[in-house]
Amino acid sequence: MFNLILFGPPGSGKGTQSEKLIAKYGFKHLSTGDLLRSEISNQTKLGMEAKSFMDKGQLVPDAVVIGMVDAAISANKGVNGFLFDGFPRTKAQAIALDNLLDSHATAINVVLALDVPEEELIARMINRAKTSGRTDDADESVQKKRISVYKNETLAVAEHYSAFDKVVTLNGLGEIDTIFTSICAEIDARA
Ligand code: B4P
Repeated sequence: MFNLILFGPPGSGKGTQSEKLIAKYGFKHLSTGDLLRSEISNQTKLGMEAKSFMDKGQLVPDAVVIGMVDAAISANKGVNGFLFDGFPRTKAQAIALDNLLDSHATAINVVLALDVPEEELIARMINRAKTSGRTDDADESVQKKRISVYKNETLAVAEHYSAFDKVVTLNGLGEIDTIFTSICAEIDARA
């Protein structure tokens, strides 16, 4: 089993690259952003609670997100690997993920971190807002909040996995296919 975390700030291309990686390697895609947006569109209680955080650019509470991931891992026993996209986003989520995977006798193999300058992140979110209908993309103060949350809470995830020598940083600026090729090279070197 090969388990990968695609890591990076909001708008760095995690979702974009995940789609291509799933098509190539057959990983089980686990995007907490997608899971939360699906809860919102189904108007569940969890979704309504999550929306109030997401619309402000804040993180959804750890317990909610960890519970969702726990259920998704348990429901997908026997897959050849998980691609975690947008999760973990806090050190507490990283520790919880390590424990969950350990209980299934597996672990994270590598964390691939996409490096993209802040101005480009904002430009991509503004652009995505035109078609996505995502309320968290539309407002500049929310975009800035998401980037500051990334710096203050999410960078700790990279520090956590760096201590185990599992983090590889890749250039996330440029053509989508060029970035995809560099991600695949890192996977192929380890799988
Ligand atoms: P996410 O859904 O994870 O989304 P994201 O970080 O905004 O975007 P991503 O990096 O996937 O960018 P994409 O490929 O779309 O999170 C949304 C919210 O959900 C969070 O703010 C939080 O509130 C909540 N949440 C999610 N997970 C959570 C967790 N674990 N804990 C707590 N809360 C959680 O790319 C962006 C745009 O750039 C797209 O339009 C794309 O077409 C474009 N693009 C991609 N690559 C490009 C390239 N190389 N060049 C030019 N454009 C490119």
